[in-house]
Amino acid sequence: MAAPGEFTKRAFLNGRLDLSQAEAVLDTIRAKSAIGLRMAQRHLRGELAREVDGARFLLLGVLAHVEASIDFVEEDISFVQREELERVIEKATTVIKQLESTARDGRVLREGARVVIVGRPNVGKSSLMNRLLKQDRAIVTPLPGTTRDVIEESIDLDGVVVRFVDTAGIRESTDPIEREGIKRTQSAQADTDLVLVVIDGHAHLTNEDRQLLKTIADSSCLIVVNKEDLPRAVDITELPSGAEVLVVSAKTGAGLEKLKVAIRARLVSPGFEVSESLVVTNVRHRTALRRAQDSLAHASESVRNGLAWELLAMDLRVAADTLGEITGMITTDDILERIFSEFCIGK
Ligand SMILES: Nc1nc2c(ncn2[C@@H]2O[C@H](COP(=O)(O)OP(=O)(O)OP(=O)(O)O)[C@@H](O)[C@H]2O)c(=O)[nH]1
Ligand SMILES: [Mg+2]
Repeated sequence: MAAPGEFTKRAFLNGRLDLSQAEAVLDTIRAKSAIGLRMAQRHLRGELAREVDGARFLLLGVLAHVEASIDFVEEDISFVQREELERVIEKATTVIKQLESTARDGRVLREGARVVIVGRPNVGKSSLMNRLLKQDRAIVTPLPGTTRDVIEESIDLDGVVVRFVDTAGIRESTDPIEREGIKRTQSAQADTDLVLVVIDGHAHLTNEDRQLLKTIADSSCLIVVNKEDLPRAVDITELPSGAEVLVVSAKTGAGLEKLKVAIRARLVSPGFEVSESLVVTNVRHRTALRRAQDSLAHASESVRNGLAWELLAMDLRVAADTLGEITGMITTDDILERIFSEFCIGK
């Protein structure tokens, strides 16, 4: 009796398919959309394996030289130049990063993105939300603390489905309803692709603004300075340097188109289209790419700091082996068991 995925597994064990191709058989069977099918077929043709193997062979080549240097350390002979090491590590890292970035782009294009609008009360978050949606979805009043709940609505932003989330303004409050709203704002910020931090351009920065800017400093965010139709009071140079700042008026609509373009650019790399790119869709591949990238970062540090060859060799080896896991050059029964058990019998 054939076991689940037995025929695909045999093809893999006999070297007819690499592991990423075997997984693509499953993705092909399961594809629910034309895009999903096209992405799976690229993998089925071995395109991912080719990219990954290219980087892996580069690393193995330089690793052989590093290992030779370890063997001849007494003689003080070096078999590889520092520049060569740096070049190879950088090249492999570029390939890996590029592949990894497609995972995010692919997911966003397939499933859409979530963009959360935050800011202190009354800066115009709900007004901005309504402008972006082109409908009066959220209640707007001159009273601070108007929005109490999390409001979500999607639009199509040039082919990307973006789900905007309007939230309660963040401030110290004793009102139990408002406090619950603020709690929800904070949880809405988790698991999001982009945060829009709205600032009132017609007022000076407050401590609440500063506090908020500090907490989101390292996450992916755009700073939106609103109320541009009124005289500017906020000092733009006071905003965190390096952050992308857009000036708009939710009232007149000024700057809105630019903001939309900026949002889309932050969600999907410019020029990236699922139909034309090799997209990493598999979580196993993505984590392997991340781990390989980490090892290469360590390796590059060793080169820069002139650390021992042994450490460098270890990191290069781990990076190469991790890439090998994607194609199945390096594999364990566990991994195979997990992959092929998902197939049905006779495939
Ligand atoms: N002049 C001007 N007023 C604006 C602009 N955007 C919003 N407002 C006004 O600012 C006030 C607050 O707007 P909201 O959109 O409710 O602000 P919010 O940030 O959602 O406020 P909370 O829900 O209380 O946190 C309202 O009176 C809006 O009409 C703008 O671009 N220009
Ligand atoms: Mg509001």
